[in-house]
Amino acid sequence: MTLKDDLWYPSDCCLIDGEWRAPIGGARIDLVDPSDGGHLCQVARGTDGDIDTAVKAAQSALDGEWGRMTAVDRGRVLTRIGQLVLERTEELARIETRDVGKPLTQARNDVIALARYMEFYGGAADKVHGETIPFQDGYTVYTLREPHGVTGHIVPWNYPMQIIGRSVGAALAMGNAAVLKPAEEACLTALAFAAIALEAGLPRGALNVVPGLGEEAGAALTAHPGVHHISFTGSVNTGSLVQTAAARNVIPVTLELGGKSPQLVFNDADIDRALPFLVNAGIQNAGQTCSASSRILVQRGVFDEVRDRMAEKYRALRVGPAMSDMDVGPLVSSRQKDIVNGFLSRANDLKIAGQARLPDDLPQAGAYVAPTLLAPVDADHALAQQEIFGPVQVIIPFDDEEDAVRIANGTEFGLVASVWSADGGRQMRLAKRLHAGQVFLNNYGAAGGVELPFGGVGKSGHGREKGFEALYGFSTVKTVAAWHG
Ligand code: TXE
Repeated sequence: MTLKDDLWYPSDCCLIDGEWRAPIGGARIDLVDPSDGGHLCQVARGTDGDIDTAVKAAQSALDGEWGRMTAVDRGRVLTRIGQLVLERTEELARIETRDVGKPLTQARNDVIALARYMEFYGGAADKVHGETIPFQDGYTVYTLREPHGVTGHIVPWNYPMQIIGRSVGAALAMGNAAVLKPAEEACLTALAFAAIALEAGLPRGALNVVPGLGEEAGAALTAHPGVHHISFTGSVNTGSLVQTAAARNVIPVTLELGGKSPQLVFNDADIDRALPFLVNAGIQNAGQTCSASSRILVQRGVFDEVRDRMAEKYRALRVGPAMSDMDVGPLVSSRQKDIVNGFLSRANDLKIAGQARLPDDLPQAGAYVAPTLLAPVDADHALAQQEIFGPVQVIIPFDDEEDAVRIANGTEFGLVASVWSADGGRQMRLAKRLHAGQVFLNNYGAAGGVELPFGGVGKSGHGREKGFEALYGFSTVKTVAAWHG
């Protein structure tokens, strides 16, 4: 089955105001299959004119049917979108697999997560309430939770469906109208999602999708004066540009900028249980995960055991084209492969503890990097400090709890951390002391939980997505004070 058989919507268009429209400038972007370097299809290269039309369509939706819809009805539409997403699980998974090189099973999990976000936010749409506030005699005071208005969503290529689910889902639940700019490498499931939303009855203009380049469509969206909130997931540098543009229009931003997330393994840890989490959190989606655990901190008493057992798992990893559904597929693009190889070229002074073998028959033009485990690595080494965004993990030894906290908190990032230890007191102490938006005790990631607030501290960003918390971020509070004597 070719990709064309799965594309039931016009994938080289923008979706604006409920209509499929060719980009105003007529330009297209060629998509490449990262598994073999072959040409996939073309998508629209939207520019500022398309963004402007999309923002105006979103505003019209707010002034029209979408803006008048009750919270219950918004919730029903979102829930219906979730059902239709699930019905198309296989098509969506195959599209994503070809587009971004994600092994099929992992792409299926992303579809299921997208459906789950729609169910969660569909159910939550009518459950975010204002308050009444006891005040001076003669007054009644209450608050209203209102949408920001038009929300801009700039989404990266690593988990397009999950990130669209958590950000667009929460924004729509609160009654905002969205303009979505997917990553240039990964537009196809964003467009598919919008097609499904229309089919489910989402009113025109409530969700608009403009594919395009970051510096063109992305920059135009962040600078547009008709946008009232921006949600961005991506690199620190681009996040900083997005926040600067938002500051010019004095609008709020939510930034999720990745990390260098540590797992802390103490001498008393249940290593049998920890082992699959230690490795999977580094190689899932070929390490291109914002919450990837790229640093494994191990207490000296179990260092050799953890290193050797992780190395054994690395040697057993199967790497192959995404459609063959191995443990690890290619990276998203040859550009990303060059970034990761650039890091590995700075690892000459480090010891490779374990490495997966790349099969001889892999397509030459595929974006493959051999999953690599480096140990021991100094906590200050560039590969222990910077986000690599590929299937590379480093193991760092530590002496005691104090040393572990110092190393864990010793980067610019703070997205996720985990603690593996049988000592309950230590678990509680470290949950407080670790700089991270999420801390996991004797697990890592809690299977992605859509209900769990997610976001970072430091250069991992600010604001929270997922869970109920996201609904507060995608809304604003109005206070009403009535004097009645
Ligand atoms: O990111 P960018 P890139 C990190 C990861 C990776 C590195 C580079 O370390 O190696 O970033 O990836 C849009 N105005 N993460 O270059 O540039 C762009 O079109 C507005 C971590 O792909 O941040 C895309 O939609 N938007 C991360 C999105 O920003 C702009 C996920 C992300 O692209 C723009 C991805 C501009 N001027 C990369 N320039 C995570 N947190 O999970 C680009 N974009």
